[in-house]
Amino acid sequence: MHLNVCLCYILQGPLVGVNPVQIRRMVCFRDSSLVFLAITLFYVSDPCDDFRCKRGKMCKLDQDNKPSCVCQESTECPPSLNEFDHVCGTDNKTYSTSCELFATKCNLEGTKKGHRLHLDYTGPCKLIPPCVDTELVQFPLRMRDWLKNVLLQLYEHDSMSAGYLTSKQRFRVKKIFESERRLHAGNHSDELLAHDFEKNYNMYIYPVHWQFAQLDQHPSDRVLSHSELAPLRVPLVPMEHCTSRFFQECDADKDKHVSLTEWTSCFGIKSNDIDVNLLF
Ligand SMILES: *[C@@H]1O[C@H](CO)[C@@H](O)[C@H](O)[C@H]1NC(C)=O
Ligand SMILES: *[C@@H]1O[C@H](CO)[C@@H](O)[C@H](O)[C@H]1NC(C)=O
Ligand SMILES: [Ca+2]
Ligand SMILES: [Ca+2]
Repeated sequence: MHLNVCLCYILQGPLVGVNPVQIRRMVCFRDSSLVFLAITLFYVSDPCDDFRCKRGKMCKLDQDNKPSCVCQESTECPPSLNEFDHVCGTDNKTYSTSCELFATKCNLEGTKKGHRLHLDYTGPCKLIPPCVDTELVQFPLRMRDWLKNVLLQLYEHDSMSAGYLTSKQRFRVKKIFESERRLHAGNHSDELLAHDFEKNYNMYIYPVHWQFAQLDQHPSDRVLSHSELAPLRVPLVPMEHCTSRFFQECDADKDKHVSLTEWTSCFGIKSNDIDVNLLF
């Protein structure tokens, strides 16, 4: 990794956050002596550089210098900087960092306990009150509003420094952004949110599709697995106690995956308005 980044620095100036695969591709467009240099450096660099391991595992070289993934020891995890690094496991135990949770899970591999252990939510474990039916109905009101506001914020950021949204996405959000009728971000009552959903229903169709596409990437198969939902669920659970129940019930046919149809219907989008083109 260091060698590749270094080389990149020489050729193109500093490139922060670019992965080695991209770097190699860029290097290949350069003049032939530099290409040669790049390839040489790539082969002498650490075989673990480009080797991906899932969370809880790390790359180690075996006797033949071949990279492989082995369980990380939780003592090797970087220490937590503050309470925001703490996570609560599905065993209702607080772990200092998510690294520690996944290392623990990996070291329990093959056991029932290890199989059941997942990251439940961010922050230390706390008492999460049960979600009652009336609250469950209110949850999508806030969630839809929030999704719309996230997109509008990305749109506003984009006008200062482009790169958050693609041009297609910008075009769709622009229509919402420029609408005079839209409800501006704020701490609105559930009544107002419900009223706005009726009045400005069309503004919510795209944000609901957009969030689905954001999550459906591992793989992009039009269904969300438990782990694809995690980036949304995990930070939300401590703030919105209906999150877990909402996503559980969203999976109407109980096949452990949330399909696009299930997802949109959970958010009150009519089946006629489901449009796979909005996912791109
Ligand atoms: C989980 O742990 C928290 C904090 O220790 C506790 O308040 C809560 O009651 C526990 N929840 C369950 C379901 O046991
Ligand atoms: C939002 O409004 C509700 C009442 O409608 C109030 O109880 C709550 O404290 C407010 N939250 C914030 C963050 O202002
Ligand atoms: Ca998927
Ligand atoms: Ca399902």
